[in-house]
Amino acid sequence: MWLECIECHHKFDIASRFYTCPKCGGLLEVELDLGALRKKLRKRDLNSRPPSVWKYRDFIPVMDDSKIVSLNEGGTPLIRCDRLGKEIGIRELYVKFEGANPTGSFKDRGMTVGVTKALELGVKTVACASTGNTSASLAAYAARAGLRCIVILPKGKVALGKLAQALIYGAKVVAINGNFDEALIMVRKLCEQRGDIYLLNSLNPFRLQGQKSIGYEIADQLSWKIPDKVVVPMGNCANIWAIYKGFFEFDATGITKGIPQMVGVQASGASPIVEAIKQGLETFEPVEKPETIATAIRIGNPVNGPKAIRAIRSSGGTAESVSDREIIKAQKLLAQLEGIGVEPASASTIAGLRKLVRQREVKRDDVVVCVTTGHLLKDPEEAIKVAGPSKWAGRVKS
Ligand code: AN7
Repeated sequence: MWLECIECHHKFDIASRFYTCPKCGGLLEVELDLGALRKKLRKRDLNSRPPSVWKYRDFIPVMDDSKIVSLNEGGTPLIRCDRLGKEIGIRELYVKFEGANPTGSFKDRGMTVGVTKALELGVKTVACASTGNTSASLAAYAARAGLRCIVILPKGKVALGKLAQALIYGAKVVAINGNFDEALIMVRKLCEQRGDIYLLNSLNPFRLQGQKSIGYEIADQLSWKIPDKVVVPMGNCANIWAIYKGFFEFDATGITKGIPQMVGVQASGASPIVEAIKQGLETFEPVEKPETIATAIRIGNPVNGPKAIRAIRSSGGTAESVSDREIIKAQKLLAQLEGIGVEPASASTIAGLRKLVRQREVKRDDVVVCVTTGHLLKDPEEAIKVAGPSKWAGRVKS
């Protein structure tokens, strides 16, 4: 195993502790000896293990199993949605319900690995900037590991459920007058100046090693078949890359064959990567003042943008942006046709899929998985606001 810069391809020792390439500033990626894994690992080895991120231990760069910090993350349901599929025009549609993770979002898959890494490194304090879910997850895993936790949040812009989580898990919460992008600059500076504080934003390549498991798990739950399209909301743009990497590694080790087309969705008020993909560009123009009801992905300058662009291009995928109105409509459709409650950022996948079907970029016979990344109860205020009056009000007789 080694760390490799995605830009200049310089290789570094896996035990190195920097977050970006010291040669060129590019993003780092953990690479595994996939040839060796191909020889060693069999599907039946995986079949005998219970559902969990750690089912795929062979692909996770942790050195010391005794240090693993886990809350039994992963193993989330892959739910077939025929009623929603009919409404949208997809014959075989699935929702990967990441709200079923211990703190209610996919971030737990990354934090189990990231916080384990923090223990391996012997640090005592971990930190992140967050639109909410990262802070909730990090606070929980830090508590379980006995580490101090600092989270920097944009004041007044974090959904209530997420803030409640960070507070009750005992994190030191710092609210700033600025957006997520500014909070991330602050926490990066803090971790650069203070070597004893470990950064656990998605710039940290180890966190993404846990998030790869969404890809492994989708293939596993489809009986080792891969879907045609996997639709993912994009904020800081790490997750779409991690999921792609999961499918890529399964393909390279012969566990499955092929890689699904990765489809990234952003809110139209915060869509720099969608713009870059649509214009065929390799780089992207940050959005100064990102705005959307989907506060989780209210991010204008996604640090992992270059990874997302690669994941989409290499898989032959696409990207689409959706308005707040489309997001709300999709959130209600998923809730009211399937009984699946997700936060607005997650509903953007359903909205994006709907748009792509109408534009005939996704076909009726494509097997599609939408990754709904966070639970409805993360943002109860939004849900109450958009739900409208109860349909049955006034009908109950006393
Ligand atoms: C529900 O918590 O960035 O594209 O600080 O909470 O990997 O950033 C959250 C992101 C999608 C986007 N869905 O994932 C944070 C944060 C939900 C999220 C995303 C987030 P990335």
